[in-house]
Amino acid sequence: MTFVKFPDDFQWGTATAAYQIEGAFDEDGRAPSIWDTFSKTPGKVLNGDTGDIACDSYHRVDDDVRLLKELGVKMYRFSIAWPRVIPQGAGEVNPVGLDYYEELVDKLLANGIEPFLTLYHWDLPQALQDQGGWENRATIDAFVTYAETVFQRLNGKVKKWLTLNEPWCISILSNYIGAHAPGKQDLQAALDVAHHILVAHGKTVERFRELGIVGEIGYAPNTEWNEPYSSHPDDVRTAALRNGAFNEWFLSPVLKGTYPEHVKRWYADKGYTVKIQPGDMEIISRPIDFLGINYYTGTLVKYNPGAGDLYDSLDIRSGFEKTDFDWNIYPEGFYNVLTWMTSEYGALPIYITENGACYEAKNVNGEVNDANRISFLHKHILALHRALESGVNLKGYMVWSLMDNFEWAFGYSKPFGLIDVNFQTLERTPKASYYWYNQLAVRNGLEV
Ligand code: IFM
Repeated sequence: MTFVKFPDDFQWGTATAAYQIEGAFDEDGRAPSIWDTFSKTPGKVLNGDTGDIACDSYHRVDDDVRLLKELGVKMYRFSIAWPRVIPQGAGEVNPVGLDYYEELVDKLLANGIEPFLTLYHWDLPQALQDQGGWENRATIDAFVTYAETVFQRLNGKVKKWLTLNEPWCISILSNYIGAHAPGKQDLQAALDVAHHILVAHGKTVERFRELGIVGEIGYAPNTEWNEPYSSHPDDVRTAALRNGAFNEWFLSPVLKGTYPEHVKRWYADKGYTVKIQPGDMEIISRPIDFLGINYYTGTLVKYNPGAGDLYDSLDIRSGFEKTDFDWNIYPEGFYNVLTWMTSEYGALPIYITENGACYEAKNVNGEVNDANRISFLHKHILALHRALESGVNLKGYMVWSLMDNFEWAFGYSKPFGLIDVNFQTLERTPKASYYWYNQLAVRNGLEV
């Protein structure tokens, strides 16, 4: 057996998001977000589940911080619910909402855990959606004001900031595919949203610098790896298009100040445009300090002459093993994404802000044996180590997720946690993967 060791300053952590864990949907001044509306719309979320109670972390912060401490991690990524802080999206600030997050941050710091804060993990205040949401450019300024409010309150305590989580999901999945809130099915709307959230990101980075906030700021795009099925030029071009639309569309504007031409052309041929206003690309590409990368899966892509559409008609073939979410297990894709990003954009520091797997495992008298999750994490962490050795500037890794939670359109049916949550009693039970990850974090490496 060989021990694969990570650099001494490498950090291990876990991640969650507000709507997925907090509950307390109508307490202490919180107003509805688009996810409250969406989850309460019949047919949108499996079994009619909502985040009303979720893991009840709002009331169980002490338990959750203790579990983090015992896990031995040094970072915890969480998100702020905008509708707790500025319930109507713009205008009056709710200090009680801010108190909640400041207390969480204080508790993390007291336990030696670095807070890694995401400003936007999808819970747009419904009041803003009523005025057009992210399709309306006015939401950009509302976001910057919200971000500034959070910066001012937590400056000096939080040192790692993320503007957006998964811009592909905020735009395409939510406004074109329609599977997430607000559930639109309009590709032009999705491209407008994609552009506006990137401008909001850039303006927030700019504001962060102007205010002299202590610490570092980045964002967290989701990535996937599409490998051509064969070396046939059609397969190569199709895989490149899919990588372009999924990865480059959300990376190149920020890191190069341009949208990828081949994808832009593909959209333009279909009649879709990016509505760029003067100065937008300069704002979007304000330098960031680090990249947060989320990676789960990838696939082999085969050109399908009959396919009319980039997102749902490509002939995607694989023989991959799958998680219980039906996602391909593709650790090599993780390595490929990371090394590709480094060669394409340079060696910016990278934190893996999400990686993990959905597996169901029964709680049998307080024991949850999720050996398949351990195997998934093991393979991906080895791929990560190889990426480090290949020169990728990796600084840390966060498992999605600390605990089972509200998995968006799939409600409570898709557990990703290191900790099992009984959604009737809200009792938490660490799984086998929790103890495995504890050993990894403590020893800063793993055996192969
Ligand atoms: O649960 C989500 C998370 O909110 C964003 N990234 C992917 C996870 C698993 O689907």
